[in-house]
Amino acid sequence: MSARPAQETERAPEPAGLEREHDPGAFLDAYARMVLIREFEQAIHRLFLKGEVHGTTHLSAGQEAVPVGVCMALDADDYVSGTYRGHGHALAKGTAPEALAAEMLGRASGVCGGRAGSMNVVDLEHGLVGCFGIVGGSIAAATGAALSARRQGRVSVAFFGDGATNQAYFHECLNFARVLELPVVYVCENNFYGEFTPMENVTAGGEIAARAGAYKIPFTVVDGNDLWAVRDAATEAVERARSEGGPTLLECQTYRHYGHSKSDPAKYRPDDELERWLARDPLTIARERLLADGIGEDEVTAVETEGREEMERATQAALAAPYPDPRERPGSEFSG
Ligand SMILES: Cc1ncc(C[n+]2csc(CCOP(=O)(O)OP(=O)(O)O)c2C)c(N)n1
Ligand SMILES: [Mg+2]
Repeated sequence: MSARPAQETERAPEPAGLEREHDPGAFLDAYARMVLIREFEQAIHRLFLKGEVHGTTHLSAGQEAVPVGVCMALDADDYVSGTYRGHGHALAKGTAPEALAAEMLGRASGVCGGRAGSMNVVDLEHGLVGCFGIVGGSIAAATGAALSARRQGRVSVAFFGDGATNQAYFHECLNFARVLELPVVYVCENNFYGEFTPMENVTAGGEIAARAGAYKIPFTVVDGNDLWAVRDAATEAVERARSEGGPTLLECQTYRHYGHSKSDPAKYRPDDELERWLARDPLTIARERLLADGIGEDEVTAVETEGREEMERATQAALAAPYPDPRERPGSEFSG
């Protein structure tokens, strides 16, 4: 499998038997979230270049339709886990942009008090059980959360990359989830690269989604740049999980616009590959679909302006916020 846009690969059949209303208003709201994530990533990129973001950071620009489409299918108290490329996972689940921006800058008003930084954000108030720097860690966390989710009538979602499907966690957790029929949705963001390595060079068997078949877990390959396709596939998976039908794997094919992390200029990607994916920018696709569905150009533009302004306010608030007091030891109440 090469890094071709999903549009050019064989499309998975539409999920059968589900009549879905596509409420354009709900998709306009979802588009607003995608815009906010894009604005967030661009702002963090600029702040990183100015030396305001310490350590490294992994941007998810280009992949916005996946977390937003999946979270459209979730309730506010459902659980998600994300990766070190997790800004979109947090914002899609409801983390406030000012709290997330402050976290990136290590400020006390950050969602984790400025102690987590870019890679390890947790926001329990919004059901984000954690973002993980360990590849595959999000799979284990969401599977564990699904044990309690099942008792609470909730659903648990794991976001992870294509590289994580070659980790032991992936196989151990899919087996465990099927055996215990856990209400969990595994969402693989297949961006065709793990760091600088093409997925096809390191993945036996070639197909990620089909791996779930070994565990008799239903799976679908989804155009991860199409918000509508992601939302539909997620709705079916979440309904299955909530009605005690057990786990599902969604392989959402997408592409990151930036390099792996801030130290990677991504020179290893062929120009024409990047061009083809940029032409299928998930925001462009969503914008065109909204207009085709009857949303006015003025409404779409208003959402884009608001996203830019909201991010600018969040950035300024984060820059003005104090750093945490190093004498305070958050979490010490738990260790006694
Ligand atoms: C267990 C473990 N092994 C290796 C690494 C180093 N590492 C960080 S990101 C990454 C690539 C993961 O690729 P993928 O799962 O496709 O996610 P993407 O970065 O493409 O979103 C690797 C190997 C790590 N963080 N954790
Ligand atoms: Mg990847």
